[in-house]
Amino acid sequence: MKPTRRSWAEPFKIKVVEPVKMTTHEQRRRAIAEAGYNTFLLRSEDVYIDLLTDSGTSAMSDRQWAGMMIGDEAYAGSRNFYHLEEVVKAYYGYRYLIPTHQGRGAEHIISRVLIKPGDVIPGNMYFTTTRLHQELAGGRFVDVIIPEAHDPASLHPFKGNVDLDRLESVIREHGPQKIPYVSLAATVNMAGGQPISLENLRKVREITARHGIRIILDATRLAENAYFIQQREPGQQERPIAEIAREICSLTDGCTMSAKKDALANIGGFLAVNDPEIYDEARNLVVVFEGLHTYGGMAGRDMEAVARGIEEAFQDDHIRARVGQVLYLGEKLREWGIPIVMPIGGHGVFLDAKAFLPHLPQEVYPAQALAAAIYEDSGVRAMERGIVSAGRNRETGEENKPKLELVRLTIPRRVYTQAHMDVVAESVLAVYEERERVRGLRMVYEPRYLRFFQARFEQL
Ligand code: P71
Repeated sequence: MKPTRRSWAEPFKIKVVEPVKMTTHEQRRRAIAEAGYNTFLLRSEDVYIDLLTDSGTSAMSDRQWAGMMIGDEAYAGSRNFYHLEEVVKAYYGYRYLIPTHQGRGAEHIISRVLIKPGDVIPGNMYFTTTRLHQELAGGRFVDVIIPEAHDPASLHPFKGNVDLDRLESVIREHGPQKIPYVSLAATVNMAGGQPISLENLRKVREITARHGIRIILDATRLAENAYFIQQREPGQQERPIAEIAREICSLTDGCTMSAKKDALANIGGFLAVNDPEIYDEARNLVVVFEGLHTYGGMAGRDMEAVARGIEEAFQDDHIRARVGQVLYLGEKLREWGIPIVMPIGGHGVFLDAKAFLPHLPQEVYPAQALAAAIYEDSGVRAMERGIVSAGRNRETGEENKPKLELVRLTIPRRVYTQAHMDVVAESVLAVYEERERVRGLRMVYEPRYLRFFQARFEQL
C-alpha cells in the first residue's frame, strides 16, 4: 500500500543507551509522599521518563564527547576557552565573552554591574533566577509582555512579544535613568516557551535607543526562538536559523546564557557583551564569584562541549526535529481535549492546571498537585510552573498569584523517542480521566529563596 504521508525522523542515530528503572504504583506513591509532593525532591532513580527540565539533561553528540577528551585543564588560558570565544562570536556576534558556571552566574554578574538600588528592569515576563538576581542587586522587575501571554488559550504566534505601549509608559513613569536595561528572553520560558518576533524586537530596539536604554537578551533558548520566527514570521521562511539568531543578537547589547539548554551541554553558561567598560567590570567580578575569566567555573572539557554544542544547536535539521518532538506530544494531548498552553512551545508542553483541575483553587497549589499525580500514575516527572514558582512579593510578603498555573512537561534534546512521548501522553490522559480525584496540597516547609526547589507539601 502507498503511504498517505511522509514521516520525518530525527537527524541522528543512537550509539549509547542508559537503562531506566521501572517502578510499581505503590513504590511511586511512597516516593512522592517522601519527597513532600515536590518533584524536585524525588531521586532520579525513581523516575521513569524525566521531563522535569531540559536543562543540562540533553544527550551530547559523539563529536561533543570527543571534545571532552581534548579538554585543556590549565588554570589560565585554556585552548577550549579560545574555541568557545570564537564560536560565541560567530553565532551570537557579541565582542566579549565572560564564561560562567551556568546561566544564573551570568545573571548575577550582569545584575551587579548594571543595576543600582531603586532601578526598574522591564522584561517580557519574569524568570525565577533572572528576577531574583535583579532584586538582590536592588532592582525591581516590571512585566511588559503582551497580555496574550497570560492567556493559555490565546493563539497569538508571538506570545513573547513586548507590549510597546506598556514599555513606553514604564519609561515615562520612571525615567530612562532608572532603567539600566530591558531584559528580553527568547524564547519566554514561563509563558510556555513562546517566541518574540523580529518585528517586535526591532521596535523595542527603536524605543530603547531613543532613550539610551540597553537591551540584555536571555539567549538560553535563542535557537528555538529563531526556528519559530523562520516558521511563522512573514518573509523569514528562506533564512537559516543561525542567520535569524545572529540578527536577534545584533539588536541587543549583550546576553546571558545557560549553555545547559540550546547548547546541548550538561553544564555551563556565559555572559557576552559589546561594551568594553561593562566587559571590564564583569571580567573583574567573575574572578570573585565564578573563577578566572578564561574558565568562569567550567572545566576546559565543559567549554569544549559547549562550543561544539552551539555549532550543532543552530543547525536547521536539529532544531526542526527538536521542536517537532515537542509538537508531537502537544498535538496528541490537544487532540484528546487536554487543556494545554497554545501555541505549543519550543521546549515543552505546558498543561493548564487551572483548567485541568477546576475543583482546586490556586491556594491549594493545583499545578504542584498535578505534577505529583502524574508522577504517581506513571513515573513521568514534570515541573510545577505556577504559584509555588512565583514565590512571594518581596515588599508585602504576600504570595504572588500568577495568571498561569502550569505543569511543564519539558523535553530534553535528543534523549527520548516517540514511544516515550506516547507513554507520557497516555499517562496525562489517565490522570485527566480521573482528575476530580486529585487532591490539593498544603505547604508545610517553605524556603526563603526560590522556594519551589525545596518546598514540602502534604495532601489535604
Ligand atoms: C529550566 C531551567 C532550570 C531551572 C532554573 C530555575 C528554576 C527551575 C529550573 C533555567 C534558566 C532559563 C532561562 C530562560 C535562565 C536560566 C537559568 N532554566 N534563563 O527551565 O530557563 O539558567 O539554570 O543555567 O542557572 O528548567 P541556569
